[in-house]
Amino acid sequence: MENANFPTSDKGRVYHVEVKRGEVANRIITVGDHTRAEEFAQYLDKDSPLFRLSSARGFLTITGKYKGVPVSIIAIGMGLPMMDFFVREVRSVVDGQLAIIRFGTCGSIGDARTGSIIVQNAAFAITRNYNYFSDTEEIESELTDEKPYNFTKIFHADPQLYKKIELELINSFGEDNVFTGLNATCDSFYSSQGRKDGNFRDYNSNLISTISDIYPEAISLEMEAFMLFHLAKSSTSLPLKDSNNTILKNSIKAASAAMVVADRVTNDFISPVKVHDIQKVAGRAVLNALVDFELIYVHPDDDDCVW
Ligand code: R1P
Ligand code: URA
Repeated sequence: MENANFPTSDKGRVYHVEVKRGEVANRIITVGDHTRAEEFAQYLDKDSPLFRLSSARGFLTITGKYKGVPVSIIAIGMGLPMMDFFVREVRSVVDGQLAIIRFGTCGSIGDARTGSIIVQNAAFAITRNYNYFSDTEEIESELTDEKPYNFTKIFHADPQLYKKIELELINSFGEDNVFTGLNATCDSFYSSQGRKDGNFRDYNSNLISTISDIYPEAISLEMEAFMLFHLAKSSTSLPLKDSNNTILKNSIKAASAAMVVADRVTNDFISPVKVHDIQKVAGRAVLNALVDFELIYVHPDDDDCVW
């Protein structure tokens, strides 16, 4: 390993995802779960080789072609830091624009019932305000000005990319089963998503209603999309121009969709068999959207490029 600032191996492999230049395509589907990644990989072209790399830190990268177009499917596990590792490390080994679609699961706080799909066209984050929890006496006597949870501003998905996903999902599942709207990315599945847990003082009994007060248009809760949109927005420009000769402002285009597995209104939770059935169909839909999206990049020179 070299370079403490951005560690890479002497073969150019990044520290946590472990991929190197030529192993990841510019079009990427990212999921949490390895089995979902493997399931989506079954749709990749059978006549093209499949590259597969499992990292010691739990990332799984599968690169192949879908309808003749190079794509990678990358499972990252869960939470904001995993999305940060993935986006930054993959960005560092791929040249040109990146299109990244997250396809995950979520909870619904709106009209979407379990089994439906939410296209998350924007996201904010809800994070536990650790300072609030530092002095129990202060909390109990209501002396603190702190709030137990912090809410960020809203960051947006790429409008063209999310509309392509929405269209493909509607074609596959019908309009009644596809919802589009604002997502809250939370730093816990439990406390910052308003779940009750008697083993901890979480001060979250009003959290779901606070979400509706601050962002009445919020319809889903999950744990990664905000970081993806935030990093896409923070990504620097490329010395490349699009078909209108405009310099590309951000190098990453991002979007997200998720199956509703938890209905936080009715308290229904979906069976794993049903998730499996939905993602089988949704996998094709998101891959179709991904390869149909215009992107500017060049094939790397490396002899050992896997695509
Ligand atoms: C929690 O169960 C996990 O499910 C959701 C959340 O964002 C979190 O990662 O997404 P995935 O199904 O993609 O993992
Ligand atoms: N993923 C989450 O983060 N929350 C849910 O309620 C369901 C899936």
